[in-house]
Amino acid sequence: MTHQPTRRSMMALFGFMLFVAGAAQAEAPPARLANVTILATGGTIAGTGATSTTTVGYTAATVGVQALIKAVPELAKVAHVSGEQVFQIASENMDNEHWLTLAKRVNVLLAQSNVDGIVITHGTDTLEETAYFLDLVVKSRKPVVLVGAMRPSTALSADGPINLYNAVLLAASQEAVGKGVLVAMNDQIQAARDITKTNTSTLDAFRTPELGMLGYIQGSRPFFYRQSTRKHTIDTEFDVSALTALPQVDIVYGYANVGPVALDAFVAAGAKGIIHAGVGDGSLADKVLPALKAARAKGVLIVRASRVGQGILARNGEAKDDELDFVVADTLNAQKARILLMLALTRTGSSKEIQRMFYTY
Ligand code: DAS
Repeated sequence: MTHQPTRRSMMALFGFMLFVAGAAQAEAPPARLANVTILATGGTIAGTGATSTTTVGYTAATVGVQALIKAVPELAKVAHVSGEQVFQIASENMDNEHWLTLAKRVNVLLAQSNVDGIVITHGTDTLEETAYFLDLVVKSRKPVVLVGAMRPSTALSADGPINLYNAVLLAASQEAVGKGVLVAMNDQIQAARDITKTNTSTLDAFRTPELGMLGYIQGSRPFFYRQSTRKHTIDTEFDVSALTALPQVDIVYGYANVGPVALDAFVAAGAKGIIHAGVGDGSLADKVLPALKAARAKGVLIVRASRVGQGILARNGEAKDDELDFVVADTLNAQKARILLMLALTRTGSSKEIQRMFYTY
């Protein structure tokens, strides 16, 4: 005779299974807090003013990384944080040597299993440039997040502390893995390639005007709604590990009544590449075109960009790029086109290969 379990014994078994599951859950180790290293470089986020209402005319790059961390005890709730003072400068003074030092340090740290993400505190003036440079040369999928502030640390409603908190929680998140170098400012997540500073002083200065930001940080959580379609980090062909210098690339501006003096001066000083930030769709003034042709004939790589800031720079639109052997910047603004051209010139002098790079990154 087979024994039919009674309803009572089935309920007892179910109750025991629930107890075991609950006990297992209770013993599950807490999710490990991510290890995030903050690399401090200076800027307004580390700035101090004479009074709490001083929001211009303050001194940038005066507060050290440990003081920045100490000022935001909430960081300990979202990550295990350590800090390094890589530089202490206002970012208008950032140069190629700083970038190479910073990029090499980032890559060394991210290769360590005990580092899950990096936050870089930075001045806002060239933040978009450092972010794009790192987007092209960091060799890891781990999050790298740049952050700055529009008000000094001493100001009423300073934005630095909350920006730093948001940047650290973003760098500690799984959602940020593989998204390329990111910028966390003003509760928003933006991509290094397309973000730009659009105001001299307001809290919402950083925007991605037409291509759009990637998401928000709200309630101590990141929310992504889009991601960049362009290659970055481990998917690029650029490697700075053995570089001690970058090729000299300069920018000339287009405007009414422009002449070739600035261009000729840069070429005479040894520029290997020129970004021509032209009016409109990268138009070239008749007074400048002969100097651009002469520069190209000397082997200087010429990229047509626009001073406008948004939109596609059309090849063979406002100039005969095929005939002139010029490159067009696609949607990169002049200061970012300069960064890509510098790195491209560490790989090749071929204008066709470099045009491919401008359509890839
Ligand atoms: N001079 C600015 C800079 O360091 C201050 C700032 O906005 O961060 O970029």
